[in-house]
Formats: sequence, structure tokens, C-alpha cells
Amino acid sequence: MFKKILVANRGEIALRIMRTAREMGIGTVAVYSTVDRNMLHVRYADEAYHIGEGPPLESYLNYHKILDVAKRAGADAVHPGYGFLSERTEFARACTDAGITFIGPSPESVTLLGDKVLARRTMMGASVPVVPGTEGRVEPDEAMRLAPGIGFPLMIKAAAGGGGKGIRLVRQESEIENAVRVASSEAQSAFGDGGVFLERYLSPVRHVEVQVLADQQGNAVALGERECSVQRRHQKLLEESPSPVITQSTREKMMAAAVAAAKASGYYNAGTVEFLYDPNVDEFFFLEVNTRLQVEHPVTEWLTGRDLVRDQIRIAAGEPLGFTQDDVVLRGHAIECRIAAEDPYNNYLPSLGRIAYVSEPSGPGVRVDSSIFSGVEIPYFYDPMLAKLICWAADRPSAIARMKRALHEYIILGVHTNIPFHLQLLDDPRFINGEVHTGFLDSEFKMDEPAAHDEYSQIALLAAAVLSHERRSRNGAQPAFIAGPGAKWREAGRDRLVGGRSSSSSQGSRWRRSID
Ligand code: MV4
Repeated sequence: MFKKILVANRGEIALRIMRTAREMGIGTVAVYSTVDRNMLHVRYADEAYHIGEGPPLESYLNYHKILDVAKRAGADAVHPGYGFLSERTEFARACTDAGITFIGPSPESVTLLGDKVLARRTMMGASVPVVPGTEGRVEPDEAMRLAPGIGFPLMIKAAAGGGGKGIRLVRQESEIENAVRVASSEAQSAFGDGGVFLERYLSPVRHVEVQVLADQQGNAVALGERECSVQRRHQKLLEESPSPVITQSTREKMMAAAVAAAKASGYYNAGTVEFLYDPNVDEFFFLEVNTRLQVEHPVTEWLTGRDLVRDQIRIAAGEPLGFTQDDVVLRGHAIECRIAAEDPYNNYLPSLGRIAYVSEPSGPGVRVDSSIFSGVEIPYFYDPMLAKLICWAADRPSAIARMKRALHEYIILGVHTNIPFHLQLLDDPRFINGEVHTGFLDSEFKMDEPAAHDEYSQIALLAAAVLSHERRSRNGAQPAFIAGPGAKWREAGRDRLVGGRSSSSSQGSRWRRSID
């Protein structure tokens, strides 16, 4: 087994990975950008290394630097988390060349699945249903010929696209030739590959994905599905399992298709097979494979009782899965809400700045994967997701009730968050009845006016601002934690707890420290 893992990521997922590594007795190495120097992943790790400035290209995407650190620290494996370097085959190859294990799939299967045309062809060969469309890439004249057979409206998709990038809707025959030309040149400049293919446009559809685990010995299992139709502009906001519309018989077919997809692409480690699901005809179609640990993996962890990061690490170390499909029992219902620093009352505008105060929910059936704390500054350079709130209960109505309870417990002051959005969604009859589709948020959901009780949080915010101002004007503007690149954060953090500069030990001054 590995002795030391470098986590090439930040925020909640870096912390999530380190927690499992620690349980496994594996050492942890954090990397961080200058603006992240006070983050929890830096403090949690056994060792932390500064790798550059805030812009991702200068830090979390700078894989030469990260690999240097891995060698210097003596790490024998690297976990990339999600985003950043997680699907970059150059990085995986560079790790392998340096004798460091990349915790993820082989670069060959990532390359195969990254080409949506090759992936489609591979799935057709494995009898995994795909959306009706072209066999391969098409030129404008070919598209003209083939389009009527596919029917309108149809979609032009970039072979190198994915996740909502490089797709275009074509409503009528007269537009097709020109649309393929434009789509191809856009794909060329966005991905360096102008290849496009056509698919029949399915609408309304739901996004349902299946979590798979596969080992290097050729064993593969499916760990149930996640319903991910609640998304805005290709950003998921809430995921749940099981899907409220999938029957047991469809679930079994979808899981078998996902296992076939993994096997056909020589896949190992954790992966997610995405499907479009048409509830009107109870049919599903392969979309793409995400070759990484996903944000929403905790939903599956809760239903299966597995630790997916532990499984990833074991598989990367060459261990066999150690369990079979028959051992997979899906129990209860889990929902994840992504808590983001954005203002749902102002077109979801990102809300940057300092979190004055945080108090997180807990109690039965509640998990919080978070990287925030009172006093943390939300940097401008990265995703505005602050935390994931995951709730489990025996059935969907109880899980919804529990999520509402937990969202009401969540206190985040100093920045706007999308908590009011989640609360409104969970009260929406269309959500409650399981009637949402991928276009629901973008075209059918509208935030209500702020509720009157939000005045209380306004008052709390003002109180926090006054206290913070009072403290700043007394001591000069000081961050809650004082540490520069390479500074000794442990001491800096303790300094704050034991009082340090504080002139008084009264209850009042302790309160002030705790909210700053
Ligand atoms: C589609 C589709 C309808 N028909 N393909 C968007 C993201 C990319 N992974 C594939 N996407 C879609 N492909 C056909 N043939 C509708 C979508 C789609 C979508 C899919 C999954 C999750 C959210 C979505 C939001 C809008 C459109």
C-alpha cells in the first residue's frame, strides 16, 4: 500500500481525500496557491507545499511543479480529485514516468472516452444504447445527407466536447450545413479538434448517471444511479439517489449497461457513466463517461456504505475490488445540495469576500463536506462551491424533510449563498413529485421574492459587520490567521485560540475572536 499521497487539489475534495488517507494510515501532502495558504486542506495535511499564485495555471494546473513537489516530498501516489488535473492524461503519464502512481483510470481509457465519437462507437459495439445519430464524424455535406434520417430538431456535438461544451441545437434542415461549419470551427478553436457528430435531440430528458468501480484485474460493479437533472447552465445543484423515476427493472438494465461500458473501454478505478433518460418511453441512452471521482460521490457512498476514495486508492495500488455486484445493496435515499457563494436573488452572481461566521448543520443523517470556517476569504480564482450538504433517510420524503432541517441550521454570514434557492426547490411541488428534467431550472423555475424572515439574517449580518469593524478599528486590519507562504500556520492558528494579542479574557472578547 502507498505510504504517502499528494493531493493535487484544494478545498473540500482535498480534505475529503486526506481524511480517507489518514484512516488508511497513509501520509498526506497538500499543495496550495498563495491565496489558499490558510485553507483547511493545508492545515489538515501532514505536509504542505506552496506551488504558486492564485490563477489555476500558476498553481493547481501547473503539473510540472506539482510533480516536483511529489518527488521532493517522497509521495508514492497522487490523487487529483475532480476538475484541475483529474482528466489530463499528460499529467497521469508524467506521474507514471516518475514512478508515482496516478490514482485514477489509465490514460488510454481516458483518451478513448474523451473522444465522444470513439466512445459512442465503443458503446454501440458493447450493446449499450446510444442516442440515434451518426456512426462517426461528419463533414457539412455528409450532415446534409444524414440529417433527415435522424430528424429535427437535432444536436451537433463536438467529438472533443463534453459536459455541455461544444453542443448546438439545429431546428430545421435549412440550417444544418452552415451550423456544422460553424460548430466545427468553434470546436477547432476550443479543443483543437474540429470533429463533430449528429444526434437526435431528446427533450424533455433527465440526466441519470451510474457510478462504477472497476479494478485492474477486469472486475467491474455498478453502485446504483444518481439523478442529476437539477442543474443550471450545466452546473449541477442537487443530486439524489435513487432517481425518483427509475424502476428496479430499469435500474438493473442501466447498471448492466454501465458495467458493459466500463469493460468495453478497459476502464479501471472509479468512473461515472452518464445517460439521458426519457421518462415518457422509459428508455435510456449513453451520453459520456466521466473519468474521475465526482463532486456528488457522497450520495452513492451513503446508499452503498462504501468509501469510494478508499476503493480508488486500493484499486490504484493493484488490489482487486474484493466484492461483487451481489454484495452491492442500495439502502434508503440520499440527497446532496451544493452550497455555493452566489446570490440566487441577483441572477446567481458569484458572491466573493470574507465569511464572517459559519455554523454547520449536523445530527442524524447529515454529512457536510466543506472547506469553510469563520474568517475564511473566498478567493476569486476558483469555483464558488463552498460545501456539500448530504442528507440520508430511509425514504425520499424523509430525506427531503431532513435536508430542509439541515439547510435551516446552516448559518453562513458575510457572503450570499444559494441556501434560499435550495429551500425553495425542496418546497416546489414539481421537485417533490419528481417531475424535473434538465431544462427545468433554466426555463421553468423562478426564485420568489426574499421571504420576510430573511430580515433576521440581514440583522445578523449587520451585527457581524459591526463587530468585525469594531475589532478591526481597535487592532488594525488583521486576518484571522496570519501566515504567508511557508509560514508556520500551526502557530498562527493557535495564536488566535490562546488569545495572543487580546487584552482581555472576558466572555466578550472570546466571543469576538470566535466570530472573526
Ligand atoms: C443531449 C440532450 C438532448 N439530446 N443530447 C448537455 C451536456 C452534455 N453532456 C450532453 N447534453 C445534452 N445532450 C441529445 N441528443 C440534452 C443535453 C442537455 C443536458 C444533458 C445532461 C444534463 C444537463 C443537460 C442540460 C441541457 C441539455
